[in-house]
Amino acid sequence: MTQNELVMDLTSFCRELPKVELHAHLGGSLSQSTMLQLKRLYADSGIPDKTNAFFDEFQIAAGDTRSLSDCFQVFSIAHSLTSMPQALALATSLTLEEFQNDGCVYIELRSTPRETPYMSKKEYIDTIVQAIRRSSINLTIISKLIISIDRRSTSQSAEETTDLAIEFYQNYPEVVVGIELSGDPTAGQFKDFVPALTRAREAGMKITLHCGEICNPAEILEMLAWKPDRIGHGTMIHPRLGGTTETWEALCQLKIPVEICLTSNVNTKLIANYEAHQFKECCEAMVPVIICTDDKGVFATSLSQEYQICAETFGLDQSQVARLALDASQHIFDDDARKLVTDKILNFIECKEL
Ligand code: 6MZ
Repeated sequence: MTQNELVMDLTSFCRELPKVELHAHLGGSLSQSTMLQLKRLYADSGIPDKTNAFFDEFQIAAGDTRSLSDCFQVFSIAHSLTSMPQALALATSLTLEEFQNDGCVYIELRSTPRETPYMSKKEYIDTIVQAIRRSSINLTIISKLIISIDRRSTSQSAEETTDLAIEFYQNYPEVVVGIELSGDPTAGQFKDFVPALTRAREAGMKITLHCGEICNPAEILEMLAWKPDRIGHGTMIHPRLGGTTETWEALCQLKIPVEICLTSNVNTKLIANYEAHQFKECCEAMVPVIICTDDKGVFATSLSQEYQICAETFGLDQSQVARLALDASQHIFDDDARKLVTDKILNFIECKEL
C-alpha cells in the first residue's frame, strides 16, 4: 500500500466509525452551505441579516493572525443569521444532518439562549428543542441539547437562563440533558455562576465547564473541586502548557472527562501545534478524553477529521481509534442513549474484527 492509500484508508475509517460529539457550539458549527441557506431565508423574508461578512471572515484557519479573544467576534456573524426562529430551526436541523453525514451517531449540541428582535430566550430554547424533536423523525443521529451560560452574562441573566434550562429539562428530559459555562474565558468569574450551576445540578441536570482555556490556575482548581461531570478543553492544566503541578494533579486525581478540541486549540493558538496537545499526558494518566469539534464551521473541521488528526499525530492504529469512540460513549449525559450508542460502536468494532 502506498502512503496515499494508507491515508485514504484512515480517512474512510474515521468517517465510517460511529462517533459521539459532546462539545459542539451551534453558532460555531454552521457550515458554508448552511450559512448560504440562512442568508437566502433572510433575503426571502425581506429581513436584512445585518452581515455582509464572507465565510472567510467566519473561519479561523491554522495560520490566521486572530487568536482566541478575536475568535469571539466571529460568532456575531452566526448570531445575525440565527435571530429569527425559522432560521435558528433551520440552522439546527442542517447542522445535525451534517454531523450525521459525518458518521456521528449521537450528539449533544450546545447553544446560548439569547433574546433577539424576533424571539425571547424562552422561544430560543423552544425553537431548538422542537427542531431536535422533529429531527428525530427523519434523522438516525440521536440528538440532545446542552444549554449554555455565557461567562459575559450577569448573574441575573445566568439565573434566568438556569430557570429556563430547568423548566425545559423537566418538560423535555428526552432532549435537554445538561447545562454548561462557556464564552470568552477572560470575562466573568466562575464563582459568580456557582449558585446557578448548583441549582441546575440539584435539579438533576449534568454539567460541563469550559476550563483551562487561559492560564488561570486558581479558577481551574475551583472548577475541578466543584466536580463537574465533564470539562471542555482543559488545555492549560498541565504544567507544560501553562498549568501548575497542583492543577494537573487535581485533574489526574479526579479523572474528570475532558472534551478535547484539537484543531480549535491549534487555530486559536492555545497550543503551538497538534503534537503539543495534552492528549498523550491525559491518556497516560488515565484521564478520560473525548474527541470533539468545538466549532466545526469556524475551524473548518469535522468530527471524523479530528479523529484522523488525533490518530496521525499520536500514532494510533484503527483499533485504538475505535476505542476512543467507545470510551467517549461512556461519558454521554443521556443515560438511556448511552447503552444504545455503546452497543452500536461495539458492534462496529466486532464487525471490523478490531
Ligand atoms: C468558549 C466558546 C468557544 O452558543 O451562540 N463558544 N466559548 N470557548 C470557545 N472556544 C473557541 N467557541 C464557542 O454558539 C456560539 C457561542 O459559543 C461559545 C461562545 O459563547 C459563542 O458566542 P452559540 O450557539
